Amino acid sequence: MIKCAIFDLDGVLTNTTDEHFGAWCHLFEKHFNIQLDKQLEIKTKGVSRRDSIEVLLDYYGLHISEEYKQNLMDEKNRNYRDLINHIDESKLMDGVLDLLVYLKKNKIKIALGSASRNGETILDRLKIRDYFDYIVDPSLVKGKPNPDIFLAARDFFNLSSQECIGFEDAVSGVKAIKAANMYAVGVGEENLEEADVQVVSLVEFNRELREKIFE
Ligand code: B16
Ligand code: MG
Repeated sequence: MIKCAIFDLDGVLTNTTDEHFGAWCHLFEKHFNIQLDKQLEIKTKGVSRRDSIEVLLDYYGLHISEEYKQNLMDEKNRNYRDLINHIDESKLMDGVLDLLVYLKKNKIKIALGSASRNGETILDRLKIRDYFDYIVDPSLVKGKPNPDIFLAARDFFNLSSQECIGFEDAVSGVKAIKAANMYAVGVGEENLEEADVQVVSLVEFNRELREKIFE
């Protein structure tokens, strides 16, 4: 029986992929006069800020000092926070609120398992913070595709992996859920072949699968 639902944030509850990638694009143009290849967006989706910058620097064969790297990460985050400054509950993805209400009603624990260090701020802006029983601190655990983010939520509630379900939009995130031995729901259009099941949106999940999985 499923007792806990662990949600990725970006691409599942809201969509700020454009803002994340836009912030990286701005940074690389300003510092290296490079226009980022569009295919890098998918490679940075769901992975931590540090892993993202490593992917981007590697791709262009750039070698920089640790101090410069740290400054760039801080600047990217300032760019990103400027871009998300305006968001509110209208940025909630379809089906999210309906699912959160259902989970609360059925006494299923709700956790955030995002790689983002801005997770709590974004939940506040989306006005769904109060639904969450636990928010994993991504700065304390290894990033996806490592399972640690999902295991941290499981352990907080003292549950087994079989009692947890994860929702993810990125390949790295689905890999993390499966490495944690949990049931993985892939969300979105991307090819998430390792997921146990994939839906285009949580509206489809609520309509086709919710009762079967939680009751
Ligand atoms: P931050 P998720 C991820 O969110 C994003 O998909 C990814 O693009 C970003 O690099 C990562 O969060 C870290 O975000 O810079 O805010 O700490 O999909 O894991 O919710
Ligand atoms: Mg995501």
